[in-house]
Amino acid sequence: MIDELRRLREEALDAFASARDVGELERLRVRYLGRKEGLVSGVLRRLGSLTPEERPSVGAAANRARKLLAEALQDRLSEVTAARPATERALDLTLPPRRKWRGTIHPVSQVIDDIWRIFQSLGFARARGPEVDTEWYNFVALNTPLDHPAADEQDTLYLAPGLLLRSHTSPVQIRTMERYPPPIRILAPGMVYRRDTYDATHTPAFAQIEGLVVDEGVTFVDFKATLAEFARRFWGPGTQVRFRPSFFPFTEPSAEVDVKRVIVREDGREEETDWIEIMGAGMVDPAVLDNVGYDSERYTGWAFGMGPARVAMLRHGVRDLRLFYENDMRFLGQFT
Ligand code: 2NM
Repeated sequence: MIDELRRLREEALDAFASARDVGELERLRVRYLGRKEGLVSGVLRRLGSLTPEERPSVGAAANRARKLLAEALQDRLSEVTAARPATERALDLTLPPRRKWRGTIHPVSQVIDDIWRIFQSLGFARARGPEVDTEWYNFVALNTPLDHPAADEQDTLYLAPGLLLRSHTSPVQIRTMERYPPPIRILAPGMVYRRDTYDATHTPAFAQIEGLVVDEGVTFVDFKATLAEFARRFWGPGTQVRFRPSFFPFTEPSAEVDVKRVIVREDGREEETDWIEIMGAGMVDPAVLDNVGYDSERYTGWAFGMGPARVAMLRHGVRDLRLFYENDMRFLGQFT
C-alpha cells in the first residue's frame, strides 16, 4: 500500500501540473482528495485489512500524501488563476461605472448667468471694461472726489500714481456712456478689487454686477418697478421688496434694496425670511451724466450694484464667502 500511495502521489502531481484551468483542477481534487470517492480516502478505508503493526505507518503515509497533494493543488490553482487574461479576471459587470469627470459652472457664475438672463429679457445688453483703470474712471467721473475715503490707499489697490485695480464695475458704465448716446440699458458683471482683510464676509477680489439705464423720461417709478420685477423673477413671485434711503456719491437719491423671501420648508409649510439687503442703487446723479457729456437736463437714469457671491451664499446657505474662492472641488463640485 505504501507503493500504491507513492504511485498515486506521482500520478496526481503530474495531473495537477498539466491541468490548464480551474474546472480541471476541481475534477482532479475530487478524484484524488475527495472524502468519499477519492483515491487517497480509498487507501485509508482499506487500513482495516492490514495487520495492527502495519496500520500506523501506512495511515501516516496516507495522511502525508493527502497533505502534500492538497498543497500542490492549491499552488497549481494560484498559477492557473494568475495566468488567466485580465479581461476574464475579477470583472464584475454589475458594478456601477465610475462617472466621467465633468466640470461645473462656478456657483457665483451661475448667479451671474441667472441675473443676466432676467435683465437680458428686459432689454439689457452686456458690457465690459478693463480691470486696471484710472482714478478718473473709477472715482472722479463717478462724482467721487479723490479725498473721499473710498479713494484712499487704505481701501483701494493702487498699481501706480493714478492707476488702480477697479473697486467696482462703475467705470464700465462711464466708458459705455462715453462711447454711446442714450438710450442705455446695460449690465456690467466682472471682478473688482478692494483692500479688504480676507475673512468669512470679505475677499479682496470679488465679483460684482452693476446695471445702468439712461434715457429721456426715465423716472424713480421705472427704477423701483424694474428692480422689483427682477427680484420677483429671481427669488419668486411672493418676494417683497423694500427701498431704504442711503447714500452713494454717484446717485441721488440713493437706496439700499432689501428683499423678504418666501421659502418652502421641507414639511411643505411656507415661511417668510427676514429682510435681507441685496443691492445698492439709485437715480444717477446729474453730475455723472454731465461728466460723460450727456445733457443732464434732457436725460435721467438709474443704476444698481450687487454682489453675486453674497447672493450665492443666500441661495445655498453658505456661511463663509471664502469657500467660493478657494477652488476646492469637494465644495465647488456640489453645484451641478
Ligand atoms: C451701486 C449703487 C448705486 C452705479 C452708478 C453707476 C453710474 F455709472 F451710473 F454712475 N454705476 N453703478 C451704482 C449705483 C452702483 O453699487 C452698490
